[in-house]
Amino acid sequence: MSVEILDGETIRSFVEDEQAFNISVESRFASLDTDNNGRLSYIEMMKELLSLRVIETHFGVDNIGLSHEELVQVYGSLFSRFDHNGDGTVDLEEFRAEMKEMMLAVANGLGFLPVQMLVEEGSFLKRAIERERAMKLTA
Ligand SMILES: [Ca+2]
Ligand SMILES: [Ca+2]
Repeated sequence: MSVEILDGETIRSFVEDEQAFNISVESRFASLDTDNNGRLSYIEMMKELLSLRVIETHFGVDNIGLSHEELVQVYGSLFSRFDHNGDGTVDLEEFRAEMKEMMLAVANGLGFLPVQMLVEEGSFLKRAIERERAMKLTA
């Protein structure tokens, strides 16, 4: 984990760079798929959902204030958003499509004001920041 400063544009330009985004989607998918069966189970997805800090950004609440049952419900409904065909697992295409939506939603939520965020190593937000940093260095 590290504390990073990012704004909506950092995330948006990352998502719109299809090549960079797809590479990240595929490597993130592979690292989450701990049993290597090509699909993400609910348990495997939890790590990603937690790293996105979706609770805070989408629901405006701190997850510390939620009961265990409430958290299960929130993450369950997030998981079914990813699982488009409802087969109980998330495949690469479902993951890619929903990741894109979610990252753009986070970007819109951030807007133009840079915010400080706790970012997990290897997460999408971290990759978005690293990409921007690399581009600034080569510019
Ligand atoms: Ca799996
Ligand atoms: Ca599915």
